[in-house]
Amino acid sequence: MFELPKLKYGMGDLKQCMSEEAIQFHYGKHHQAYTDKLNLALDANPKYKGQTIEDLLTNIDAIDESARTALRNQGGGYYNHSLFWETMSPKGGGEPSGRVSEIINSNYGSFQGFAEEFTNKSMSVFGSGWTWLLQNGNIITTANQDTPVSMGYEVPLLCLDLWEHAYYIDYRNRRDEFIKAWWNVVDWQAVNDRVVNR
Ligand code: MN3
Repeated sequence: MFELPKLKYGMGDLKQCMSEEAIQFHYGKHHQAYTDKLNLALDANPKYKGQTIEDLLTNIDAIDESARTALRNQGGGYYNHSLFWETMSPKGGGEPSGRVSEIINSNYGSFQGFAEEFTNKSMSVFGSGWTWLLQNGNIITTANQDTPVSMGYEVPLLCLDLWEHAYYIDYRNRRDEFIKAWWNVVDWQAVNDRVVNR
């Protein structure tokens, strides 16, 4: 059974970007609900139990049709939010160093160029979805709870939740202000730790 991953900070510790109340709802209600519904879907389809979330999502097309939509939506929601929380920190912000800095600079010339492109793509997401930085430097967006893990893409290093539930409590409809504040809590050390050596 999957469990809601523990946060590495307190729910009131990311106030440069989101309030304690926002995290209580986003983590404690929304992420918890994805977790619970993922477990319910696995209870109903026990032959898929025992796999990692990455394995389930990587092979989503091979899942029986009766279970595929639930695993895609709830499993994607579980995985995407887990990465979202993992790559933020009260001590985040600034610019990356190390491997992530090399990936960004070789693709975008500078951190500013990267941040501008990531922000523009995030603003262009219509409805609910996510923006992603992949290990090859590409920035992609996905709709709903779709995840790069299911789409044959490279390892996702960083993601930003663009569902209204991510910012409506603190910013109402002002997605641009949420994105601007989010850069202050990106945990570049955690992002660097995700880069796979090859
Ligand atoms: Mn969310």
